[in-house]
Parts: sequence; structure tokens; C-alpha cells
Amino acid sequence: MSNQRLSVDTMQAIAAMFKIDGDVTACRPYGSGHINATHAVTMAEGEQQRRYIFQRINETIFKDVPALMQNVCRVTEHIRLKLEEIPGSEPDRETLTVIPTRADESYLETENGEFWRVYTFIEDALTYDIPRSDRQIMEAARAFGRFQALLVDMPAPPLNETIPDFHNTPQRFATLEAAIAADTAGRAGACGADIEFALGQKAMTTIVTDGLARGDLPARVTHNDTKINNVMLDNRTGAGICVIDLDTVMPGSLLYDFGDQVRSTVGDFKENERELGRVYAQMNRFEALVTGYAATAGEAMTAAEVDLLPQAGPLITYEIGLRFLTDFLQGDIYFRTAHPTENLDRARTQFALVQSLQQHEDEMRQIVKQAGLA
Ligand code: ADP
Ligand code: GN1
Ligand code: MG
Repeated sequence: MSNQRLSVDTMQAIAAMFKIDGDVTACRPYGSGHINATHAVTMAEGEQQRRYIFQRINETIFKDVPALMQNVCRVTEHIRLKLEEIPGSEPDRETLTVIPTRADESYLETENGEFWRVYTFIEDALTYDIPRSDRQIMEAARAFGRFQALLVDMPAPPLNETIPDFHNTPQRFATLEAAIAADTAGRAGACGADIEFALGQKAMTTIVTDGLARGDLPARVTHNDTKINNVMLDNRTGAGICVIDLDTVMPGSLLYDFGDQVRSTVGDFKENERELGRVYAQMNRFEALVTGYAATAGEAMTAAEVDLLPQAGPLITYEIGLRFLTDFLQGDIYFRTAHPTENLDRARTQFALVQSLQQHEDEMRQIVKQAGLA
């Protein structure tokens, strides 16, 4: 889904359907997410200006928007109620606030089949695509760990599965195999070595799914998309204040959430970095991540989870590499791309990081141990 600039009039028409007063005075595409179309919208009412996030939900990826928004509302309300009990917390900045439509729905379905939602804009905080310091990594990890801890007592029923088999790595592998065989975009010839690497790592695919199936690993309410730019850091204090992008919150393994933090924080490079010499894992970064995550989620972790922490990063990095490579082969039908080889660039970067992480597995085990977890 593209994220083009829309006119103020278009946004005004959408805004009018939601319970927000005032007029749209400015709007622009915002952020660097790969899935939804996100806009920062300024609204004025008299002297007062307020910003909002208007998001067009990607309905080709999220097939059941009502079920997705039900999850978002349940999760944000649960967190809000708990935060209200914690002295000094700021529920309006520490969880997303869904603005309802005038018909009291959590989303709008337009006549042409678009789905829109509105959140209040969390001011004085930012997301980062590449963390700028170990402190940022630690603060982001603390926030994801806290998110995990706040949801441990989420009441039944289980959340809806917004994307079935989202982290089913063996299935992601099978989908890649099918994409190679079909070669619908005629691109398989351009990435032979990458395909070979991907297929050669098959043994890794079952690490977490087997544990979940056997019951050795607990199924939890997890975020499932803990890329560093899905947490907002406070501009003044630097603290991780709000976990965002809740579309994939559903039953999963804590190892998915830990692993995607590893993927998106251990290096100082972009997700689509083409200079692979820059793509390597730095253990001071991993240590900052473990310290932050242990501080807030450590208590809840089981021994079996702790044991797999050093493997979670390589696994999730590999899984997302499989997905980028699959999307390249299928002609870029899933992730937003800026140019025709971007998905291949992203896949190569992930696979280079997998190899670097694999070389550091002993060190990672040592760091987990030193953090008092193992
Ligand atoms: P996607 O699913 O496409 O990744 P996100 O929900 O992550 O979309 O939003 C994209 C970006 O928009 C985020 O990385 C963040 O920078 C910004 N953003 C999202 N929600 C808010 C919010 N409530 N307040 C401020 N910024 C936000
Ligand atoms: C997508 O929405 P965004 O950009 O935060 C994707 C994640 C991938 C990530 C890779 C719903 O996340 O699973 O890990 O891109 N989200 C979905 O950058 O597929
Ligand atoms: Mg996002």
C-alpha cells in the first residue's frame, strides 16, 4: 500500500466521520512503516491545535479489520486501566488512544472499501529506525518488556489471530519454496545465492514452533512486531514510553518479541543496507537489550525461554529474511518498497545479520547468563 500525500480536503472528509472537533489545517505522510498508510494530521479549533495519527489499515494484509480493532481496543484498555493504578504514570502517553467514529466504532469503513482509524498523536516522543545509543536500545527493550508484563493477566477469551501463522517459520519456509517454484515475477535467476542460503538454514525453522507445540514454551500475549521503530522514546527523558503498532498483538512466544528486537537493534545499519560490510552484530548493543528486557520481563520468563534467548535473534532475522526474499520473488506484493530490488536488499541484509549473530551465539549466551537470567 503506498503512502502518498493526501489533500487537506480528503483528510477533512475522513476527520468529519470521527469524534474530533475542528478543521484539518495540515497533513502529511508520516513514519517509515512498511504496511499501513500513516498520516500526521493537524487540526485546529479556535486557537488550539492538536495532532492526530490517521491510518489507513492495509486491508489486503489484514483480512478482518473488525477483529483486529477489537484486539487493539482490548489491549489498550487493559493497559490503560493498569496504568491508572500506577502512581506517576501517564496513560494518555503510555498507550495508544483510539478515537471513535461518530457512530462509536473504533474504525471507519468508507464507501470505497478503505478502512481508517485515528489515534491521538503522542507528542514530545519519537521512534527511531536505527537506535542511536545503547541507552536507546535499553529503554526500548524496557518498554517492550513492560508491555509484555502488563499483558500477562489479559483476561479470556484469547485475542484474535489477525494474521494466521504469522510467526510460523516452517510455513514461511514452505511459502518461500513455493515462490521459488512459481517464480511469478521471473526474478529467481537474480538471487540464486540468496535462495541457496535461505534453503540451507532449514534446521533453524522449528526452534520455537516445536517448543510451543510440545508445551515446553508458553504461549503468551505478544506484540509480534517489536521492530525498534514500533516503540516511542520520550524526547526529554529518553525513556521508552509507548509501544505502538498493535496490529499483530496476538498469542505468540516471547522469543518472537525478543528476537525482533535483536534484529532491529544489534547493528548500526539500515534494514535495506546494501553495503554488507556494515552489517554485523555488536555485543554491547545486545547487552543493552538484554539488560532492558530483563528489567521488566525477566521475572515472567521461564527457564526454557531464557535458554532460547541467544537463538531468538538469528531465528527472527532469518524468518524476516525469508519473507523479504519471498516478496521479492512474488513481485513486491506485501511490503512497501521504493525500488524493484529493495526487498532483495532487505533479504540480503537479514541473511548477513543471521550469519554474524550465529558467530556470536556463545557470547550472547554469556551475556544472558551475566544478566542473571540463565
Ligand atoms: P506500520 O504498521 O505501517 O508500521 P505504525 O503504526 O508503526 O505503522 O506507524 C508508523 C509510524 O508512525 C511509527 O513508526 C511512528 O513513528 C508513527 N506513529 C504511529 N502512531 C503514532 C502515535 N500515536 N503518535 C505519534 N506517532 C505515531
Ligand atoms: C512490517 O508494520 P511494520 O513496518 O512495523 C511487518 C513485520 C516485519 C517488518 C520488517 C504486519 O512491520 O512483520 O518484521 O515490516 N508487519 C507485518 O521491517 O507484516
Ligand atoms: Mg510499524
